[in-house]
Amino acid sequence: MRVLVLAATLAALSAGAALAAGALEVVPEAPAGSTEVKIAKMKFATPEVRIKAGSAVTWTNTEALPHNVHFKPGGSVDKELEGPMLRSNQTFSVQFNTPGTYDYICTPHPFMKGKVVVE
Ligand SMILES: [Cu+2]
Repeated sequence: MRVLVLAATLAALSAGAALAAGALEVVPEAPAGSTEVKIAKMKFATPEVRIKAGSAVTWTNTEALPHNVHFKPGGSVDKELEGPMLRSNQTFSVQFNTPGTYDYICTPHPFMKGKVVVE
């Protein structure tokens, strides 16, 4: 009986986790070991980064002009994710849960392009 209850609890927990965790997950703070991408001179300074599934990328705007990070559906992106505009020294962190290639732009400057390859 005890074993059955435990099994049911575990099943409920893993179903909840699967629902909550999409391919892209905005996380409130940069987790330890996350990959850094600086935004400077109207560019993503490291336009392509490679990370392992389950780890995160943190973008930091290092200039006065506001920028953001915007994923549009296509390729490995299933849902649009338009990050907030970042002022100088503000950061934005996304955890990538599913392997694939994730292209992004800056909303007001679509010529600013970057890519996260998740292995
Ligand atoms: Cu921009």
